[in-house]
Amino acid sequence: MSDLLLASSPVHKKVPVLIHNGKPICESRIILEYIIDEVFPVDGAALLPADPYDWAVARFWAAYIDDKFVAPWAPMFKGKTEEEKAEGIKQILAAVETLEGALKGCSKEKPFFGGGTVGLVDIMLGAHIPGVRATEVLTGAKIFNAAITPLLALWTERFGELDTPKKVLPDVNGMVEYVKRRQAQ
Ligand SMILES: N[C@@H](CCC(=O)N[C@@H](CS)C(=O)NCC(=O)O)C(=O)O
Repeated sequence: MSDLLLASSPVHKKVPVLIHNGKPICESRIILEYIIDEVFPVDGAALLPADPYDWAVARFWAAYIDDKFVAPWAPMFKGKTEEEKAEGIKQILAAVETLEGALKGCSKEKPFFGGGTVGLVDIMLGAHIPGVRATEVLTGAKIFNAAITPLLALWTERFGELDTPKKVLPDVNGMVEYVKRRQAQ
């Protein structure tokens, strides 16, 4: 771990850290919110909802994704017992069902959580699509299941077709190989 990372992220000692104007900002969600607040508009995209209530709701769901969707990933993969692993996947599936309702509410019948354009929640959840796909390959679990969460299933396709996600999201096969290598070590 580099001295720069330790100095920039002394509490959690984790990446990512954004260093802006020489000052560190930690935690990916906080970094995203900072970027959206600071440099809005990004390439003219309306990442920040014009309405303060919609922005509060977007922050709520962004935090939900961290706390309820991402957090159970650790017990699912690293749980000491089969029960802990099963509980992890159960919590992820419950969060996905809740997020189906969030998409319905936030999108207001438009394509994204952000409405007509990608917003904070789209980026938060969209960043995990390759990880979800890799997990589906590795575990056989169906996480974004069109039969249970049809809106989210369509949303993942729509999000994956956008130019930026296509450019920056990691390759699923590469992720699967990486996890297999780590598990073998
Ligand atoms: N909640 C953090 C999680 C960051 C995180 O887990 N980072 C991992 C890499 S993906 C890390 O730095 N791990 C180093 C470690 O745990 O020692 C965020 O969203 O920024």
